[in-house]
Amino acid sequence: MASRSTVIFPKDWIWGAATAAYQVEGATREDGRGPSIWDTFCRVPGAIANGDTGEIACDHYHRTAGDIALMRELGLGAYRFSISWPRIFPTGSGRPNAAGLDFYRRLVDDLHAAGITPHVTLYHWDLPQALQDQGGWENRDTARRFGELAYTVAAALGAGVHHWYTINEPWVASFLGHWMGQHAPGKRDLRVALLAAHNLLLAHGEGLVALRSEMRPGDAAGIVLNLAPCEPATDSNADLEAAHRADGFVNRWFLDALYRGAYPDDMVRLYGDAMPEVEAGDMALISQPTDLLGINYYTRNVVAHDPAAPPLETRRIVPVDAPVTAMGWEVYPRGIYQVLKRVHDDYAPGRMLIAENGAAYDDSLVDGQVDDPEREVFLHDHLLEVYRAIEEGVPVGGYFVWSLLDNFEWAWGYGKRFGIVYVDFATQERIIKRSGHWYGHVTREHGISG
Ligand code: IFM
Repeated sequence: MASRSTVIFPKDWIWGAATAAYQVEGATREDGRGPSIWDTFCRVPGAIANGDTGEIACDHYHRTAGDIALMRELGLGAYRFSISWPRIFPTGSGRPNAAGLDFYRRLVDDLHAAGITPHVTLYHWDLPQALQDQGGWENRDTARRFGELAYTVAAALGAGVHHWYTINEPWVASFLGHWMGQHAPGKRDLRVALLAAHNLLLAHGEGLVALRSEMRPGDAAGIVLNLAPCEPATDSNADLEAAHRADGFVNRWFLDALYRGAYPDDMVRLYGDAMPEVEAGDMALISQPTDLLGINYYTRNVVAHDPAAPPLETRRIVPVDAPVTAMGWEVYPRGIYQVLKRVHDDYAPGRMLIAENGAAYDDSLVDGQVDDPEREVFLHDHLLEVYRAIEEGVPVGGYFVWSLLDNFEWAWGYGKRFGIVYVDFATQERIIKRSGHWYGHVTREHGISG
């Protein structure tokens, strides 16, 4: 347990926790919700560990009152959640589904009543299946449909929502979903993935335009990127080059497009014929100024050149003896500082937030308690590194733990637990883990031990 707080965060610092619709809501067939690509993908034999699905998940859809009470117990100032697109547009277009909008209206009102600020992500990967049937993210039109979603949700919720994020982790949605086949819609084609990435960025642009038409003075909108320092495994030229390519693949592709208005030349050359067509005006739409940038940080990439693999397929290495989480990801707190500093120095996007940070561990419930000291240390050490960035003048304004609840961890199903609150999926009972009690202490003290 942390002792006396010696590191106090800035006065207007935001303490939050995050979830995403498909991972927590359940109720996939209720109140007019249409199917999403994840409902479909979960039915593909072998796609999801243990054959799990998001059909019930944490049943958050029916349990928001209890979950908001938990947030209060944790002293959260903010809750980041996402909108299920197929709840709003069950068939991808046409008239919005009033029951879907009502659910989020009530959630926003109830959060305010509890003194918790809603941070809303518009797309966290659950594309309506109806839009996938028309090409999904391979179809430029999906970006326009996303603009309609953004406009509709902002018009319905704008009075109570002042922090908006268009797309969560476009890298994951495009490359894990369209090149590596591990996420919905399960495609395996680099050309398709690059097209999806471009259309996701266009959607971000369309979304910003739509949000701005409804936003009030002082409201903020941006995007959320998963970023990681990419470091060479050795100082050989081959590894240095491989690390630079990995950086282009994961980080620069999106940061350059968003904050410099162009894809990085070296990567454009590397992708060659797989490059999507970029139309006049696309990069201007994509690189409109944002008011905030959400950064999701989990680990670093240590990269080695692999002579047997094509140039993009570098080898990711976990250094020997490095501590790892249950995902096998290296625990590397310094990376969160490196990412914040680098993005500020190289791209100056203005205000940033840590929109996700956290760890999966093999938690178990013993005598009604979950003792997860590793997660507590993980969060503490990352927060200390965030504080270091603040001290060096990086404009970072808040921190959202991933996740509020154990939930549906995509292809891993319910086998990987990221929550600071344990969920017994058989009974839907919630138990605040040791790390959650610790985080509650942090939010109230407004700081951590140094
Ligand atoms: O669970 C995911 C989340 O949906 C997006 N960011 C990473 C998390 C952990 O894998």
